[in-house]
Amino acid sequence: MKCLLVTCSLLASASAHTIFTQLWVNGVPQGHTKGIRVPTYDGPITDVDSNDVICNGGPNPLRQPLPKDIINVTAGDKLTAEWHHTLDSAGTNDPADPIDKGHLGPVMVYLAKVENALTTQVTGLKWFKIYEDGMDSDGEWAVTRLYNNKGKVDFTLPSCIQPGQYLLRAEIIALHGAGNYPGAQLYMECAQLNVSGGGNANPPTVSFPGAYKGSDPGIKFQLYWPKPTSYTIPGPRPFKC
Ligand SMILES: *[C@@H]1O[C@H](CO)[C@@H](O)[C@H](O)[C@H]1NC(C)=O
Ligand SMILES: *[C@@H]1O[C@H](CO)[C@@H](O)[C@H](O)[C@H]1NC(C)=O
Ligand SMILES: [Cu+2]
Repeated sequence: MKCLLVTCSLLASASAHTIFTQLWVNGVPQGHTKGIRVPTYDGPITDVDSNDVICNGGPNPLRQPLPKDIINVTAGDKLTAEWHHTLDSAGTNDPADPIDKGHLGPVMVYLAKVENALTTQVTGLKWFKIYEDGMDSDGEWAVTRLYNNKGKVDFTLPSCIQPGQYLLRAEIIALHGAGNYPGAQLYMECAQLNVSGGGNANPPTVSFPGAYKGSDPGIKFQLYWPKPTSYTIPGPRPFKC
């Protein structure tokens, strides 16, 4: 759809949300929802100060029981996060799968080291970003690339991170309603990882909530008019070894 005015965001499909439903490791799919804390509803989180921005929940209750699988990966692996409109929309003709085309915005991935990836305690974790994609100089958004790639986003697990268990937080921010705060729609799920190999890096970390503020230029953002020429992705820049 064409959007010249901010009000058109209200006409865009209001419920064409999205869920991170599968992790791929070096091109191998690990199984639908395997090792990922998926919600029972695909709605967004809009309060960046809420604990629900950590690994979802709240208005989108997590499916119970939580997954018992911990996905084995090796530092340096090529990972892929696969997103879908709902838990059941993969492979259907749903035009809003993997996400509504108008839900433009950035895609990010964070990691937090944990004692046990099955932990239900997600507050107080220390997160570092390992991937981000925003808007390129042609005005094309990460979400458009994700849509065109059938919901898949590739990224690399840094080769120098410490071995052990992690939560991997994959996130999309849809900006069609972000002109005022709250308005940006944050979509995120956490996958449970066991990392072998690696090194002894100590990346700088941020907290969730805390990493974003409602006033961040990447959270309060006018998507439509005047047409944006740049976009500042919220949070820290990705850690590089
Ligand atoms: C991960 O590797 C461990 C040790 O080899 C194995 O016991 C476990 O089943 C693997 N986990 C999965 C989800 O495949
Ligand atoms: C994590 O990986 C290590 C190394 O392969 C393995 O010994 C351990 O059993 C794994 N733990 C889990 C929970 O899969
Ligand atoms: Cu939506």
